[in-house]
Amino acid sequence: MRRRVAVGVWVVILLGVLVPALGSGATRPFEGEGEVVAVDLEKSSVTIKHGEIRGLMSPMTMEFTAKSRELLKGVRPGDKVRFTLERSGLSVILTEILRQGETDSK
Ligand SMILES: [Cu+2]
Repeated sequence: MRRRVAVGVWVVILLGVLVPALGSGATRPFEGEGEVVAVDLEKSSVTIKHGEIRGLMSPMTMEFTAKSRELLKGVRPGDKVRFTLERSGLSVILTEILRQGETDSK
């Protein structure tokens, strides 16, 4: 009997956490592709010339702040990348970046 109560409490806690997150779409990630223009490790930022990011924005060149500086290690201008963005308040942060290969070296 006591065990059943405990399970019920967990279900209520889980619903309280999951339902608001699903309802608002606040944590839905966005996927993008583009080419790295610049990396600034000091600011943990990367400037990417990106294509359309469905549900978020049209193609443009812009600066993204990375969730952590570690994400940008090994990322260099000219790299073709796929990346993931997540909403953070009014802006978005870059939570993942994968290199697809570098542009032809000249
Ligand atoms: Cu943009």
